[in-house]
Amino acid sequence: MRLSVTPATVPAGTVSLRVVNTGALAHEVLVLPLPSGQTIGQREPGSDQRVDEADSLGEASHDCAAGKGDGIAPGSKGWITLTLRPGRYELVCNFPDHYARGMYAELNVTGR
Ligand SMILES: [Cu+2]
Repeated sequence: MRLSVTPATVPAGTVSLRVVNTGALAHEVLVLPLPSGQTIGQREPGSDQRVDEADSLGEASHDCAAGKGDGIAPGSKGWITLTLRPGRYELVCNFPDHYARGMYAELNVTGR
């Protein structure tokens, strides 16, 4: 399992994420701030096999629609538009065990 983002660097401001699920299982993408000194993949999943998403800025998890839902089905798409400040973000799929299995990617937002 993996999650990739293209381009991985975007200017600050309005950012639209279009999530295409090319896999065989449902997935989602959450946008979490990446604290300085931390790299992607370092979050510790809890007993529910999910990482803490309390500081999520938004998620694309609605099948064929924007925003939050129950997941994006295989072969389908979801999307979200956010306003992001300059900084580093970690995109994660927080379905149980998906983070531990490699579903994270870094998104860098640069100043104008
Ligand atoms: Cu997933």
